[in-house]
Amino acid sequence: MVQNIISRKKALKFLTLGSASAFFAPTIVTTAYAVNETHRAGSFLSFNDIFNAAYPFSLQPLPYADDALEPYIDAKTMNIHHGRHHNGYINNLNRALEGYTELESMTLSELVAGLNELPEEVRTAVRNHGGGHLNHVLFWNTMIPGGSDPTDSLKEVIDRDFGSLDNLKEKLLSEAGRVFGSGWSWLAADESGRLHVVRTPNQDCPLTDGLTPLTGVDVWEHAYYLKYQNLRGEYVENWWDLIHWEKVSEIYEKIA
Ligand code: MN3
Repeated sequence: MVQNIISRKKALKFLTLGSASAFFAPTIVTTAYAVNETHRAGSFLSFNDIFNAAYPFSLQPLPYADDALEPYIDAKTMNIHHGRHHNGYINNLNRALEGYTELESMTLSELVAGLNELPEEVRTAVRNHGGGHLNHVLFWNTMIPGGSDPTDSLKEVIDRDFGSLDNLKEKLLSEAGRVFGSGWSWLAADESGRLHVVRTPNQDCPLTDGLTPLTGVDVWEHAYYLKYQNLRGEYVENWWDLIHWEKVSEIYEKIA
C-alpha cells in the first residue's frame, strides 16, 4: 500500500519534469554536489530559510567561499564537510520522508522540534539527518569571515544571563570539550528569551528539547581533524572568533 502511494508520487513527479530532464530523474530526491571543485559563494540565509525550509530539502551554497574562513577552518575541510557530510544528511532526510505526505508538508524546525511525535519508523532518521541538516545550516550561517562583535542588545542579554561575554565563551568552550565522541556545543534560547549553553550528542538539536539554537560549534572530528587532529580545543577557540553575531541576534530577535 505504502509502496503504491510512493510509486504514484514518483510517477507524478516524473510527469511534471521536462522531457530532457526526465532522463535524469532520480528515483529518490538527491542533491548532486561536486566535491573538490570551487563553488560560488551564496548569501547568508534568513531566519526563515534556516528554520522553515521544506521538503524536498536541498543543499544551499555556503554564504562564503570554501577558503574564506582560512586559516581557522581550511578550505578542504569546508569543502568536504559541506559537500559530502551536510549533503549526505539532506539526501538521507529526503529519502526518509519520501511518501509520508504529512511529514513532507512540515518545515524543518517542525520536524526536529516535534521529533518525539513522529512515526516511530522515521524518528531515528529525522533525529540524525533532520538534526544534521538544521545544525549544519545554522553552523555555516552563524560564522562570518573575519568574525564580528555581538550587537549591543544581545550583549545586554548575554551579560544578564552569563555575567559577561567571557563567561559565555568559557561555558561554550568547556561544554564543547566535554562532548564525548561526536556532538555539538550550543548557545540557545528558551521561549522566555533566556539564554542557555547546552551540549548535544551526535546530531541531536536543542529544538527537540524546546530550546532554539542561536549558534553552535560542530565538534565531530569531520569538522576539524584534517587541520587540527587531536587539538579540538584550539579549533573551538578559533570558531568562537568567527561567530556572526549579527545573524545570532537576528535569530534571537525572532524568538524572544
Ligand atoms: Mn558536521
